[in-house]
Amino acid sequence: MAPLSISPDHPVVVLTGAGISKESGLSTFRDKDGIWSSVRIEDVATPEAFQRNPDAVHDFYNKRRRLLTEQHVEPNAAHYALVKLELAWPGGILVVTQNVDSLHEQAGSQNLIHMHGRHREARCNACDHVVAWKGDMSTEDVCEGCGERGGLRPNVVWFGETPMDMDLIEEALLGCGLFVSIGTSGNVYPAAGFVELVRKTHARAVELNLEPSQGAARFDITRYGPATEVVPAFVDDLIASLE
Ligand code: BV8
Repeated sequence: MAPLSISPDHPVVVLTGAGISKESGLSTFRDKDGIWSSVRIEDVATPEAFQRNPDAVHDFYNKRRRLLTEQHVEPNAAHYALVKLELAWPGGILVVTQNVDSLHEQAGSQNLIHMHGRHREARCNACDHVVAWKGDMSTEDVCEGCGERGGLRPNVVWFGETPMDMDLIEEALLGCGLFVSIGTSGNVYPAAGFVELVRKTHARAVELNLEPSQGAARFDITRYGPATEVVPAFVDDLIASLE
């Protein structure tokens, strides 16, 4: 395995996808038993789908949100390893997650961006007011900001919508010393293009995944296996390189 010659003064940016939550019991999207194997993106994860059939979209997100509560979904060793790195790395770490679950914050990650939004928040289509939302959502719900009924939607980024905090993310990618991509298939842009941005700098790029992603060839270092094994091991190697 190539030595990790990374300056501890430079920040680390970590991108995570559904694979990091798999061993906590949540489905991924594109694995054979994944979410997109039983429902079409066009029917539940675009603004047009919400316009056309809001009840079907609410049902899709209500079912996934309920899972988080009913199955007592907890962070796993990979989430906790990233918290350990955040506490140990002198240059700091930013976790950019594509996931809408709250497992990174439950594990204790502080410096975190949900680029595709959060399951447990609702946003009003009429006034953009955002509120925490734990239970089911429907077209009967009223926005506490503007009083409008029927305009509340999950505060997530659908296909065709602009991901959140892209300026912050791009700035972090261009200024980091190490980019680590964990548990993502590299299918969804702009997240799948982050490694391309990093390759324009002197930063190292590492892929930690169950299997090679679509963008595997763009990474300097790749380690494959379950996130709860490869992520803690990689974090321990990084911290050992500080000594
Ligand atoms: C946008 C919502 C414009 C919430 C999601 C080129 C450039 C720009 C855009 C596009 C482009 N080409 C196409 C587009 C449009 C589109 C897109 O990418 N389409 C794809 C299908 C081709 N992109 C968009 O519309 C985006 N918006 O582009 O706006 C723009 C562009 C730039 C700057 C400003 C504006 C919006 C995309 C967001 C869509 N919303 N989620 C929700 O319902 O959850 S995306 C959805 O996919 C989730 O967020 C998910 O996280 C994400 C990515 O999937 P992965 O996380 O990678 O999950 P997947 O199942 O695919 O892979 C899991 C991986 O884990 C696998 O590799 C597996 O091997 C691994 N794994 C499994 N088990 C384990 C494991 N690894 C480790 N351990 C394990 N145990």
